[in-house]
Amino acid sequence: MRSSPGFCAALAAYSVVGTAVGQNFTASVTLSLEDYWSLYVGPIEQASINTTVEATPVPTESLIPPPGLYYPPFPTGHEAPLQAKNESWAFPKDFKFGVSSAAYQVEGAAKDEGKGPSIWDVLSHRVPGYITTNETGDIANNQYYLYKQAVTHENKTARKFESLWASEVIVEYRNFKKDIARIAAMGVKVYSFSISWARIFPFGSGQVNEQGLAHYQDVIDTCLEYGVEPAITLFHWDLPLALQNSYGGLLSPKFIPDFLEYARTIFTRFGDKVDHFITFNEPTVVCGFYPLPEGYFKASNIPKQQQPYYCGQNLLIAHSQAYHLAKSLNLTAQITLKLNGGYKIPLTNSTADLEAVQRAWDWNEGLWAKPIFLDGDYPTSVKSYVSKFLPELTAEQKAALNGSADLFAHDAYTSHFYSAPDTGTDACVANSSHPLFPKCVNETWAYPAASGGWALGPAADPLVPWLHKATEWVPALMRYIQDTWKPRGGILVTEFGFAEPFEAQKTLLPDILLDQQRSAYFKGFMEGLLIAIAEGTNVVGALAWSLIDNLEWTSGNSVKFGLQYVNYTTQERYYKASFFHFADVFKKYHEQ
Ligand code: GBH
Repeated sequence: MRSSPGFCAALAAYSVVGTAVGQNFTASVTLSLEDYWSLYVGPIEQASINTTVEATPVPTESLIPPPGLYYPPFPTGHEAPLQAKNESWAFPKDFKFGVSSAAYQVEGAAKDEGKGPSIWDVLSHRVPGYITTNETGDIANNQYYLYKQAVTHENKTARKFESLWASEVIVEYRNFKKDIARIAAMGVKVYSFSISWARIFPFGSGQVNEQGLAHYQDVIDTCLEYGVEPAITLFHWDLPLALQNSYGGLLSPKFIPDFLEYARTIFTRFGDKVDHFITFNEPTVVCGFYPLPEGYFKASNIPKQQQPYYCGQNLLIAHSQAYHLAKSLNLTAQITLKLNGGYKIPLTNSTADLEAVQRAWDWNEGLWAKPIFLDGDYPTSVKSYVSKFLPELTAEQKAALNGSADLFAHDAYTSHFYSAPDTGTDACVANSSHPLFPKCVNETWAYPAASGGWALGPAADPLVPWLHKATEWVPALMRYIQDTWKPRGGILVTEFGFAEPFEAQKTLLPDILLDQQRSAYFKGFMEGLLIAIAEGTNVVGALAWSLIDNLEWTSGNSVKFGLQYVNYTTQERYYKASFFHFADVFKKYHEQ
């Protein structure tokens, strides 16, 4: 196979094992990065823009707020909310008001500047139907090239837009791309994004790709130029393919040193400029990807049902070691991981359903939060299952886990009802072929028939069946987290957001932009946080998902979570009404 000269230092060893007539053979070949891409992924599309785009300013007309949604007839102007301000509500001065995204969902440039393939390049290119729309992240929002706006119209501009509803008009502004400039222009203080590990280490470990580091260096610097604080996630699901193929990715403890080396590289390069590092996005989801589809990755002999828990233990250990590594490097940044889940409401007040609620907490948040925030070990109900096959955490591992997060980062989209399996919990726990095993709880978003069978809130897009607006439960969720896991740095809501029903089917721009349900969601959620804070819960920030419409994993672009619409033909961005509602609640209640 060919080896391109630029990559002679970055080579993957690849073994072929087979059977010839009557005898076994093993052969090894050495692959260049280029060959590795073509063998496992195939051709990658190129965006028409593939160098970093320089400045044009945010157009003034795109900063005009929407008309109010609930006004009596004949409103006299833009957005003058009717209800008086609740004087006992406030977001503290240093509240982290932000928006979020993730590398594979927004960056594009999937094969550019030395990036290696991740498992998502394979899932999107090679596994039929894995992404229901057959889309890929090859181009996505092309944020890899469109993140920046050079500071020519500069600070003056940013300052102008500090007053959101400013009437100053700078006419030459065009509705352009420039993601970070558009964040700053809305008065947003934090941008939470993830780094693509395969840009830094194309094969997951070994040779560092300096181009990838230089890219993120500039993203961080651009954020800081605009007065936007970068919050960085190290792992948002796009595992370097080589790590999956060589040892099964997170299923193997070999993952731990590779993650640490990656973390060390990022901490060392960027530690002085970043205040928040998140090691893993949503471990329950990361580990729920296992078992991966068969035939595309190295096979594992770990039983399928157990794979999420092997993954979980390696992830926990990798997280705790990365935490201590950051401390040993004297980073001042706060280090944590992002969990996810809503408030858990018992479907009825039967003892069995109350027990189901406890199991739901244990199996969704508890298996991460209890070791990290309380005592280094799994909740009892989880432990009694995983101890059947996982090695027991050593005293040293438990000690390293205990206290290994500076604050509680939580993706808190919605809430659900929980009930015991019809067979009863014990029968399920004792039967590994029970469909609900090993968690053994039922989950729903509808009240029981006896209570009318209503949904607990308005539904999001039908392609996102897990998501309803349930913002009334936000204060209870915040309080539960604080009371149960007592995070010393408080709670940072790292994702919340809403898929406007049928938005992907809309074709007229003004109809797309006036996203009433998402607006109501953000308003309700922010009010929930204000109530939580007023009740004494230490909520330190709120990062909305998402900055922009983006590739929604297995749903592709068929559902939209953006606070901004993206025209994928031109890559233009447009603020949706919800962005103004979200920003308006913050502006109104932020302590000056
Ligand atoms: C976030 O996870 C992700 O971090 C982000 O990348 C993504 O774009 C965003 O959500 C919007 O989806 O089908 O009933 O089994 C959200 C948490 C956890 C929600 C797993 C979906 C599956 C529910 N996700 N959950 S179900």
